[in-house]
Amino acid sequence: MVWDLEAVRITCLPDDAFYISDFISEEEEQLLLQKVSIDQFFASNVASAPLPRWTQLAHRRLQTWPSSLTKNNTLLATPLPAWLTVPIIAPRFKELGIFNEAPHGAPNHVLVNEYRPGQGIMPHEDGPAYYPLVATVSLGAPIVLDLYEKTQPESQHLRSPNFRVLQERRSLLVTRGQMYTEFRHGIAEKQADADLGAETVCNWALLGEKEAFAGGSYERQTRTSLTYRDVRKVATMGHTLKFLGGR
Ligand SMILES: O=C(O)CCC(=O)C(=O)O
Repeated sequence: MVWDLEAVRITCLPDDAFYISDFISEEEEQLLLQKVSIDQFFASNVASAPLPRWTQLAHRRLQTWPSSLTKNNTLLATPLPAWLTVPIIAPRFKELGIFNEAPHGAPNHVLVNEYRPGQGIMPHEDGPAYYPLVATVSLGAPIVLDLYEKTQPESQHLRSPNFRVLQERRSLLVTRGQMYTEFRHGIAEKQADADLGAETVCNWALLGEKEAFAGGSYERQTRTSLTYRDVRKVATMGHTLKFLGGR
């Protein structure tokens, strides 16, 4: 499939944001959801890889692939597992060319976040450890992402966001440049997302199944996200040994 990035630009957002509904198939979605859970079971048998497991946080749970960053925001060089690479990075991100200008030409880090109904993530920014581009694949259920201009005081976060993006299951959301550096993003801790429509959801025109949201709200179900990023600093094997105390 060939995508025209300009055709999927979210035009009411500052540069740059793109939304592709039906980015992956239902079969690919099921496989990814299985891998997210099955790999926990097999992780302890994979000697060559770090052992990512769910980290239970207060309001969601998290996996970090291939591993967490060190204290000085460095990634210890380890390839991403194949199930996170094919078909999302290769061929799809490559075809889109979204990471072409990133330091490593491709993402090297993925966070897997799982939100049950009522769970979310506080408004935050992802910071300078990463090249300013996030590519998010949504699995399982839709969820609304809230965007807040950084010039807005943090106390405003409890009120209304500047923009809202509705992320359908199997969709891709790409935010980069100013959207990365000038905005915080978060997901409200709600049982339902309401007040949905062309006036309130900035990617409304790009949704794959608008009719599913025609009633203006939906009850949340468990939603999992894969957020792909390029960590700027990567320690190669020689440096890795130093980190581990070798020579
Ligand atoms: O789940 C999402 O769509 C957002 C995740 C997020 O904000 C993050 O990983 O920093």
